[in-house]
Amino acid sequence: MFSKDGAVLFFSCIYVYEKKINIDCVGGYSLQVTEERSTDFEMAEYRMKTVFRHLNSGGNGSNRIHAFGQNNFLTEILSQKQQFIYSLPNAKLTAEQRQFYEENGFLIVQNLVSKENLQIYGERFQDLCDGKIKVPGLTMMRDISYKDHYTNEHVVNKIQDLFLDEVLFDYCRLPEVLDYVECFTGPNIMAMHTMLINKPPDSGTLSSRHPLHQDLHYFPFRPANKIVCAWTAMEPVTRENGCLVAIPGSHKGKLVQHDYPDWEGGVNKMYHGIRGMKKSEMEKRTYLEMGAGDTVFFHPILIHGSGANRTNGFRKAISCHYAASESEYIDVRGTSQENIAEEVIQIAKKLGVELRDYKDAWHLRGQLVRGKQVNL
Ligand SMILES: O=C(O)CCC(=O)C(=O)O
Repeated sequence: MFSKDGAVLFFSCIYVYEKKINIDCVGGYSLQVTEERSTDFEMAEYRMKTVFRHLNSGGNGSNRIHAFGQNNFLTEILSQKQQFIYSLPNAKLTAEQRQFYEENGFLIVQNLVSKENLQIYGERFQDLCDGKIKVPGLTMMRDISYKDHYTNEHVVNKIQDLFLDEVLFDYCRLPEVLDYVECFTGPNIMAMHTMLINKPPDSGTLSSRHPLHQDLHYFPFRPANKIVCAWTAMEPVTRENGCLVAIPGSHKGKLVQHDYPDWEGGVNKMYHGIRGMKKSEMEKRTYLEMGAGDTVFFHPILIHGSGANRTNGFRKAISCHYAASESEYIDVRGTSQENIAEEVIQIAKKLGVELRDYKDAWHLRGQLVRGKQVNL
């Protein structure tokens, strides 16, 4: 226990420390902020050392210090705070959740999206793929192994560009999702890439698999740490029906070369993957089994994919990649992303859209969903 005076000193110091953290939160974007942050830390450290000196001086004050675990208290807080690279200070995340995302590159939040909303999105998917509702411009993708004599639900394996459909785009605006997204992007949020993914029962070709990949391969904007995907299971997802699989910690690596895998049974359009992954890396695979409404937030460098659907049911998920609106477009010419850029430009051309540049495809899609639009 410590005396009244000691308590006042201690809490005034904590107040200063937290105030500084909040200031970070408001301006926490550019590199300059990192410098400001370390100045804040230095100041907080200086103040706390002064407090400890006061507490230590005279009488049996040193007993009070023991209550805080001696000097380790300060060192631990500061070193923990400084190692956060992939997330921002935000009261929404518990310390454990933040630490987990930092270490693993993903975070599952259970029961985040209501069953009522999932039902609305599921019915809309069905109406769109049955052609009961037509939304011009919506990208409907097909599983290569299913021909037209199967039900539409077998054939359509993905709907992209949900911003064109107000019912499905509702997901990307859900405050319960955005409150978590903000912990990674900051307050100004753009919805950049939107999908409803339907994994039909595998036809026997294993084409329902999604090869291991990094989503950043597809994106011509940076910084990577200010991009996050929210992926919500629309029904229970298990190893049996092809849940997501991820390599924890791989978000700490770099973006690597992606190509079409040379799978015997063929591979779906634009399902690029990382070839020749090391066995030691593959062995770290984690299966993200989730319940309906559970949502995984993950970093765009995290290596992930999904397995074949070995059940007779349909595994559906709805997802959105968000980015801080302060992000900047980059030129991907001459980089490993050139192949996907060229492919997208050619597909757009076939659809009658002439893109001058790959980034135009993203500029057209990006929608502000919270805060203010800065660059994207
Ligand atoms: O939902 C899935 O099966 C995988 C989705 C995915 O990783 C993607 O579309 O990038």
